[in-house]
Amino acid sequence: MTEKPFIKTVERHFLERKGRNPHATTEFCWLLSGITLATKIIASQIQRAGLLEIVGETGKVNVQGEEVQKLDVIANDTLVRCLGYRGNIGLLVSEEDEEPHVIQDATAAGKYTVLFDPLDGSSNINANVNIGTIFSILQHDPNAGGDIMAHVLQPGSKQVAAGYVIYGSSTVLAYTAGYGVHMFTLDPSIGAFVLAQENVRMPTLGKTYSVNEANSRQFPSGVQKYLDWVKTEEAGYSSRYIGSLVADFHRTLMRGGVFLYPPTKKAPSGKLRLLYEANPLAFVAEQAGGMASDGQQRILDKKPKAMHERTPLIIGSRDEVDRVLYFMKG
Ligand code: P6P
Repeated sequence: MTEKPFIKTVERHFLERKGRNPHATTEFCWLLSGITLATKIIASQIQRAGLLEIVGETGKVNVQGEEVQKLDVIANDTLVRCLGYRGNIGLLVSEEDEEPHVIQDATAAGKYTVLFDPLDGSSNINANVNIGTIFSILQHDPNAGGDIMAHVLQPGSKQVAAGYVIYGSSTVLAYTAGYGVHMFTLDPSIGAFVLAQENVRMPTLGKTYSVNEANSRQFPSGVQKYLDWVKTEEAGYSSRYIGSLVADFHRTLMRGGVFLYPPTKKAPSGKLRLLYEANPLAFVAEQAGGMASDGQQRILDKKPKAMHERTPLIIGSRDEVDRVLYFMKG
């Protein structure tokens, strides 16, 4: 009888790249375990949200001008605490906080910056819709010295690793470190993320488009032309839109298709944030064979100008994103 392989955790999977990936070190795995620990705690809070009086708004508004949910604060505090003592982290950047958390001097042991949206889609919590944590990891820029923003405002192509955790019927962590996309399912019986699927590939085609149609009259004309075409009978597409980026992206990654959040009058630069939403998901998408653009350029090539800057996002199967870009150039 063949022996059942022992479980493989995120940290063990990452360390297998030792010798091929310069970041595949035990100290980096200690950083990764800060993310896995924090997201396990967040998952446990979300599973019991209705019982713990932690659903609903805090009555505060964050730097994005959005109502802060109680679980946003819990998720943010959990990530800051779990990552704050990891020794090799210099800076933490959160969607919830206007300024970076300086954990230690960036020129000292603090080699990495971790950027995250602690609980994306949190406004859906009371509807029991899948929500998620999105994370991005940058290495400090050796030429930036003590210039904090220089370490933070790096293009997405510089990411060392990135991924997300989706809290749904099961809790799944997907990550890439530039060597494919790998997925881990949280096994509550042992409290560990266990390898479920290696080298996930996004289908090159997918007859699903995902966009908030209510905004369609505000979209650029090329996007409107695409939406007119995609609704034709011969095109044969379905529309799916959950309104929770991690959930819409995860479905696109697994089944193919395209997700769009184009510019609108209310959000002329798009609604989604470049550093800790578009960049990490674009890294995952590309590593799975997909594509991510802002309509003009590759997301990962964009040079950030501000920590919380927003970007239009067209992400998904290569041929589907190409088709949207074709209509936009038309
Ligand atoms: P809209 C959630 O608030 C979020 O930031 C993303 O998770 C989601 O994709 C988007 O906003 C939905 O925005 O304008 O369609 O409600």
